[in-house]
Amino acid sequence: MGVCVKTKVTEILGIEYPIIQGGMAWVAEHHLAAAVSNAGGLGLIGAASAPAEVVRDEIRKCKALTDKPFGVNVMLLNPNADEVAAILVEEGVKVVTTGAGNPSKYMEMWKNAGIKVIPVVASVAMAKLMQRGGADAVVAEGMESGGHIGSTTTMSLVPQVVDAVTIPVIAAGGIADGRGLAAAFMLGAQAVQIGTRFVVATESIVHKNYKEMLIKAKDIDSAVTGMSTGHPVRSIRNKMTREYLKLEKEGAEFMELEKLTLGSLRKAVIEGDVVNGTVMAGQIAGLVKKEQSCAEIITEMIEQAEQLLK
Ligand code: TUI
Repeated sequence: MGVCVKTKVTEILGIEYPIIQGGMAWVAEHHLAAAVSNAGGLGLIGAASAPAEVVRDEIRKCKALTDKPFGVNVMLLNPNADEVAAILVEEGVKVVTTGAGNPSKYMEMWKNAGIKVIPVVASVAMAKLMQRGGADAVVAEGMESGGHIGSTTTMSLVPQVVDAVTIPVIAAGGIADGRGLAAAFMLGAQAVQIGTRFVVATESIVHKNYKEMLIKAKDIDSAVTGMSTGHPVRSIRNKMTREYLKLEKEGAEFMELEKLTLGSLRKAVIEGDVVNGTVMAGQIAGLVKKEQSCAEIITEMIEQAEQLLK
């Protein structure tokens, strides 16, 4: 091993392999984050909409399970984001990624605390803004991803972001194996962020119904809801997405649409209601065929990429 293993990203973060786990709401809790970090990648706790004290507890539990670096993803639509942002400093978190917004107002506080800050962006303009604000790297996330997405594909976004900034770029969206990792390197990325494949990891606490739905999913089985509200979200097509899209087509009000998705991710991830819940997943779900440990996933991806790149 060697061709793709050591990069600016592994160096900055002090990790073994250039693989970062997505900070997925409800999914990315301390067991998954610690397992990814212990396997040599960067595990992340997804703060999502959790109260700040829950995030503090997750950080402490993760520290108990790993001595390796791990990070926290701050979801910027969270009304508690200010409180979460401060707790990361108090708890001595080493790496922060952000999603679904502009983290500029926290940048100075995090940088002063020595935290590596890696905003997730969906456009060149946001990547440049983040670099100006002092970001250590950016995740360029294409619309193949699950969850809240932008509108540009990974293939188009990554090389344009790579050309626009001097900080390292991490590719995300549509990557789940060594071919995707090698391709990301060809586009100029220095690491990848993986979501969907880690959702079905052995160490992932996600309900078995959710994992089974992802494993069964084919290339065309996801849908994007929320285009009309300005918060597009990709998830596996089910009763909820069909009802949501029908309402959207009929021009339903925001509040009526909200009723369908309030608490719906928890419903799917924790309760296993994959009919009425939101089963967030990327378009690459069709490639994910079995449950494996985080260590197996990472080793397999690295070995495959090495073969392709040597
Ligand atoms: O954040 C994500 N993925 C997410 S967040 C999430 S929780 C949620 N659930 C329902 C509705 C909305 C959120 C589930 N999945 N990925 C990173 C990401 N960030 N993708 C796109 C963006 C983004 C979008 C706009 C980043 C910055 C941005 O800037 C807008 C601005 O403030 O100018």
